[in-house]
Amino acid sequence: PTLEELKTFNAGKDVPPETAWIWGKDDELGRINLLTAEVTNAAKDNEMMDGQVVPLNWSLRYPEHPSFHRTAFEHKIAPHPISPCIFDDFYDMNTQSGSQWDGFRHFGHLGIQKLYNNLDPQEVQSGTRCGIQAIAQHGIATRGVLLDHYAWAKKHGRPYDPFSGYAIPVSELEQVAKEQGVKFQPGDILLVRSGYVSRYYEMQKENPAKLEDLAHNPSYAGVEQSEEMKTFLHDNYFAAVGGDAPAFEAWPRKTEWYLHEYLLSLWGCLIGEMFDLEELSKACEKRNRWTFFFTSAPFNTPGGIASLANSLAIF
Ligand code: UVW
Repeated sequence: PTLEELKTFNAGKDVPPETAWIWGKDDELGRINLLTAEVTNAAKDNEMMDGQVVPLNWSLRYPEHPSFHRTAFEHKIAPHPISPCIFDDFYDMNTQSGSQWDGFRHFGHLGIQKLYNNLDPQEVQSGTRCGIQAIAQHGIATRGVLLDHYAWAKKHGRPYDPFSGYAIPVSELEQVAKEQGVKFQPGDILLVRSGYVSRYYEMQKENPAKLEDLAHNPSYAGVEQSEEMKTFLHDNYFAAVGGDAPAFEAWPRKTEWYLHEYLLSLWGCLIGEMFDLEELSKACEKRNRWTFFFTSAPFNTPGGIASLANSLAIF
């Protein structure tokens, strides 16, 4: 159903009108259900061209100062008990602090106080329903689409600061898609490059203190919170959406609601954050082609909230 049709579908039910819990009451995959063997096979046939692999995981050292008061990644190395020439290592990390998927146990609808598919917040602390393990056990392999909004804005003499909170409207995403020659298909992974990672590197040189300040006062470009954006993100039936920015949606938000509420809890659509899209941007530009085969193998953590995406783009 479209977002508009959901309003009729949900009439009289005790859920917001745009709720899309349409895959059955036991469903834990949401839009990942779109990724059938046929969809994966078609993506392989149509997108794999020359074999270049572009990994999309950003260094786990970044961001050095995570937003929203999250603790930074820590990496310890210890010698193995058998010999000082054998090593183990340990991570201490918030799964929100890298190139990651927000899973369905991350963010609920704040009005009805439910997460995806009617999951109670209390259940998040106990069971495993709708945990990231469900996505891990399915896997993600489909067509990816990059909308290189940051490059497009520069090219058209309209550069913006990715740390400015610039809200990217649907009209601009559609112009980027048109100029790149992209037509969306159900089951695509949508990636929007808003320039965060590129600006992060510049800021490391220009003014590193600003990066620490931003972690306390987050401000990032991202997709706009608007009715048009909801329709665009919903009705294109992307299997998941993501980008290089820390929240995918523009921050600070300018609406009462978050897109997180719609994407994760009402529609079952994973959100990818802080993907490193820098090499991908170059690889797409070089080929004049902004679609590719996309894979992701999240952690198989029972009840997990989020996961490193471990994504690859393959041309
Ligand atoms: C928000 O808090 C909106 O973003 P994140 O996914 O980083 O929690």
